[in-house]
Amino acid sequence: AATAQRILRVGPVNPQVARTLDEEFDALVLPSDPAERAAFLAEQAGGIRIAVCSGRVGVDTELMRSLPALEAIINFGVGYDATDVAQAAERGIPLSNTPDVLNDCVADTALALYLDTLRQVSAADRFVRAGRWAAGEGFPLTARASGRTVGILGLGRIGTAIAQRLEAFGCRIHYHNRSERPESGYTYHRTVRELAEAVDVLVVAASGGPDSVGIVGAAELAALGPQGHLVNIARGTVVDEDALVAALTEGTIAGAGLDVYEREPQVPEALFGLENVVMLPHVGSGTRETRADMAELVLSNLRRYLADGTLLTPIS
Ligand code: 8YV
Repeated sequence: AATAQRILRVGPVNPQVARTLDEEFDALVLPSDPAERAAFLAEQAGGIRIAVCSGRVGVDTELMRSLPALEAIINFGVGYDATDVAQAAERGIPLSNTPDVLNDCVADTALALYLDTLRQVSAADRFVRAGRWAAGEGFPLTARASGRTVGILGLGRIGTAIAQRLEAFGCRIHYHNRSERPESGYTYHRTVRELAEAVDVLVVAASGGPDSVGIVGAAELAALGPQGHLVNIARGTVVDEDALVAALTEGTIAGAGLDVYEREPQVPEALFGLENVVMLPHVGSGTRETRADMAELVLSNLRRYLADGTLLTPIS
């Protein structure tokens, strides 16, 4: 039906979005196989005006270059680091994401990792299942979660939702952000390193993309210290993964709770044997309710663009 506004789906998106794109908009699907993709693009690229992608598989540099008629990019997810935003800006291609609707669920995931990492919930569950409790063994003492000093790296919408939850646990909140947020009432640090030095737990909630690659590195982990814990619900690229594996293996930090990794779905195998690491398969926003809200927002952006050439939630 919408051949005049040919829509391309890039990568896996939520099933509800995929179905609607197919049934209602007759959208094309970019093949993942390189040879098939080349043949597909040779035939279709010139007619594609709108791309619908996800935070994980975006419209990268090469794909965007191969789409000369591209007018708009609609991203499933709040993060859009898989898309070449610099090229999009240069070519005047607007990009929308799905902010706000996922703040609560991602913040809940951060708190789940926070509690699990400090109180060793998953490790204790493994201990019971292995019959070690019944065999008379005692589970080791864990670290207190309430009343700690917690650093939020990236005090945006999600970082703020995490901070609010931690306040209910009696935690003191410190943060580092690209710009200071005096209205938050939290303690600001000019560098990530100073933040890491000041806190018991560092929670990474910063955007991915070229500006934040490796801003938590060996020096920052050393500053966090042997009693310190790290939680990352943002993007794997924000933390230098080799440095993190080394820090966890060598006891430079006490433990980590991770939802995101540098090369998903690959997780460093060196972490599999460590009891002080909690690993989730990038499920921060993964509830039925929130994914339905994200799907609706993606489709609302698409309908709005088709109706009047604007996006409902363009990235700022
Ligand atoms: C999504 C996310 O699962 O919103 C984001 O940035 O990382 C997640 O909510 C992901 O974008 C879907 O691919």
